[in-house]
Amino acid sequence: LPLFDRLERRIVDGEREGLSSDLDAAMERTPPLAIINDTLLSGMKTVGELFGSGQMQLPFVLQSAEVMKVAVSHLEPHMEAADADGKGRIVLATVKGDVHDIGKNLVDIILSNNGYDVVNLGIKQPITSILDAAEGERADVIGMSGLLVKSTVVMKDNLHEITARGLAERYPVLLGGAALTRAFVETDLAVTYPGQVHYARDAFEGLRLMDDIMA
Ligand code: B1M
Repeated sequence: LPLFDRLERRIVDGEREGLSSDLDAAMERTPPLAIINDTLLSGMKTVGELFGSGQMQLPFVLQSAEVMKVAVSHLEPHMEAADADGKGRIVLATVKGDVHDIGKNLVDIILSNNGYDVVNLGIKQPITSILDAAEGERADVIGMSGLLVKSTVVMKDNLHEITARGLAERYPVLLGGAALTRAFVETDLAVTYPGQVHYARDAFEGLRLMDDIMA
């Protein structure tokens, strides 16, 4: 297979051998972010489709996810970091009950590389921990990620909790993850939240929204 097809295949097959040298070769031709966006994410998309249609079992999905993570950490040191630090601080977490973190960690990388301080709390984070961190770290924004359909309900509850604590005007909220839709966030969630709530389709929209919020 040609190099980029092979890389995509490695994600789908969960094949780690030869990954680093293929990534190094790819970086001679394309910037690391483009490799993630155009090749690796396309592999993860296929994994999602195969899993969703019952053609791939969970342990293999896990292997693909691991190879994706290894690939992203191999590429990360080669990404260009912005010089302007201190543009703002976001507390970022995958919500309670949800373990999916590849997308959230990409958001972390993109924001960190563009001058934002990111406090990445990890997965399965209850709203109490998210708010404790936001208060303790004096965050400007709260970011929540979730991929399960039930995470959309958790996010709704979390917004209620932020509101109940009188913190909605204090914290603009950025939401993302495959289970959400723009319509759900901008209508269902936004109407009951007194503060700002934004939907990011991908990490780059997340960056653009952070720039808007912090402007
Ligand atoms: Co799971 N899983 N999974 N899984 N998994 C999904 C989400 C699913 C859609 C697959 C399917 O059925 N087709 C399905 C959910 C269905 C539903 O809820 N209706 C599903 C399921 C069912 C499950 C389990 C329940 C399976 C089981 O145990 N029977 C289980 C859940 C456990 C739990 O959470 N409690 C489970 C477990 C796993 C693995 C552990 C094996 C693994 C995760 C490994 C990891 O993350 N460390 C995994 C994976 C890999 C997937 C799929 C295949 C791929 C997800 C992914 O990494 N995509 C996924 C299928 C899919 O999404 N279509 C699936 C790549 C990633 C870069 O995309 O995270 O969407 P994404 O992030 C994007 C944007 O959404 C956005 O930016 C990113 C890139 O630009 N974004 C943000 C994300 N967060 C953001 C936050 C922001 C801004 C933008 O601001 C704060």
